[in-house]
Amino acid sequence: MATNRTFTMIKPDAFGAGNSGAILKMIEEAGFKIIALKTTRLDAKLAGEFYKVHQERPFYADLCKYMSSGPIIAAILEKENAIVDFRKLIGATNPADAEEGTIRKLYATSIEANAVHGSDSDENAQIEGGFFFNAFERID
Ligand code: RTP
Ligand code: MG
Repeated sequence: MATNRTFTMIKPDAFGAGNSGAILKMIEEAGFKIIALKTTRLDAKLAGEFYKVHQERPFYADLCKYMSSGPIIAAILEKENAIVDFRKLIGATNPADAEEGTIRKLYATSIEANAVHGSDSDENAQIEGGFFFNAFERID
């Protein structure tokens, strides 16, 4: 089931550095429509819930601490082939491996503080979007 939607977060490092506007501009210029958008912040419990798929990974505790360290922007994006195209736009998890011109190459500072999140499947995009937005907070 292709939804043509993905979910993203501008993470605390990029938000704190004042790069949110530049990142949203890159997202729109790449053809993504912003279906929902909010500035918010996760506490450790909510970050733990959001990233529970990673709970067995060695970086889970640090990730939850980092993701609750400051404000974030959450957004639902729409475009044909959204999941794959957005992950191309953001680049590899580790900015050292990210291609030139990708958001992470430009704005990430480390494998953890890597500027943006992008859903990895249609199913997860729907779950993650639903985590942050109700029906009144998005356009359909
Ligand atoms: P994301 O889910 O945020 O879009 O990132 P991703 O798919 O590229 O990477 P994933 O494997 O899902 O990891 C989620 C986030 O955990 C942090 N991480 N830290 N210290 C480490 O080795 C490490 N590895 C991953 C990153 O913030 C990564 O985006
Ligand atoms: Mg991921």
